[in-house]
Amino acid sequence: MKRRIFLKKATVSGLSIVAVNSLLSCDTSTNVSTPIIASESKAIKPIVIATWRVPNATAKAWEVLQNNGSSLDAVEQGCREEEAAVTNQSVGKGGLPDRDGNVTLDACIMNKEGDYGAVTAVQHITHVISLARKVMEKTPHVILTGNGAEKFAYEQGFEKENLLTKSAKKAWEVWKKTAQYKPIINIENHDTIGMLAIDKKGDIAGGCTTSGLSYKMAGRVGDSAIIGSGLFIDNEVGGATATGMGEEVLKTVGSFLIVELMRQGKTPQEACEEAVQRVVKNAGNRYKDFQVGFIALNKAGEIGSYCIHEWFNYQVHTAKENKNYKSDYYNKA
Ligand code: SD4
Repeated sequence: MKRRIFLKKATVSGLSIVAVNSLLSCDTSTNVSTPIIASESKAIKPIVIATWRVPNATAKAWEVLQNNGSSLDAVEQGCREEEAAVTNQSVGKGGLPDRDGNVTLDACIMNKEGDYGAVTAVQHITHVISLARKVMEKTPHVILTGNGAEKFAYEQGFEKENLLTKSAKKAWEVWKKTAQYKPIINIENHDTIGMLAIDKKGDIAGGCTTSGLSYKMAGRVGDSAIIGSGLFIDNEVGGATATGMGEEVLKTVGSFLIVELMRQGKTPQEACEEAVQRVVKNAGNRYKDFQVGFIALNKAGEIGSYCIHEWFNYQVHTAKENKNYKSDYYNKA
């Protein structure tokens, strides 16, 4: 996968991370976002969409849907693909660590019934999306965190793994030389995968999995595992998922907002735009310093995407294509 590099500056619990918006490398082969419009009578299904350039993940999810699998199985399998890819430094094994050198993962999943399961701050399990599903299906709870989540994982037969790869460790060691105890120039790769799918029956599910912001404070949890922020599904309406600066998505409960706007009649595109505008309004001038991107899907298979700064992109798999689109964005000044 091509890497997108963001220089970041933002404030996290009194510590600064700088984000000078954009973007040292960009992929010019992407097509500018053209939302798919499905007529009421001819819904696009099945369909899979996901944040960033993740053709392998959408292909895996598509395979499940083609075999009459559920959207829930599809998003789980699709997300697992990225979790296993050590070249993706923001998801699963190979993710960049926190400032203490520990890789900690957050993930959540939602099904068509509106059930939700999540895990946060998990250190030794690659497939946290599957662990989140186990939380949803096998426990009376919705979120398990840290050691408790891992204890449950081992009971469920998950393997204990070291998620810190040599290259992630090396990147952390380089970062440590300049970034400790002062405003942090953080080189951030935004590749969290948020995935939404509609299966052949027309049911919607979603998943989101990440190692979070690299070099975050130990114990920091972002938006990706939090219902309504990193992900929200309502099978009567649609779904939405987020990537970027989790603190800002959390403050606006962005994915829930998008689904509610779609419920009120907005298209996925309009809803994503309004959610980004809400994030921007909430942040005031700080919006220049961070990226947030959303994708959304409604019951008819219409999709939308919007972000603050240029170069967020997303992957769409339909019967016609498995293609990456460049998202439209707010900061055109
Ligand atoms: C977080 N939203 O933990 C995630 C980060 C992200 O690509 O999207 N990275 O805040």
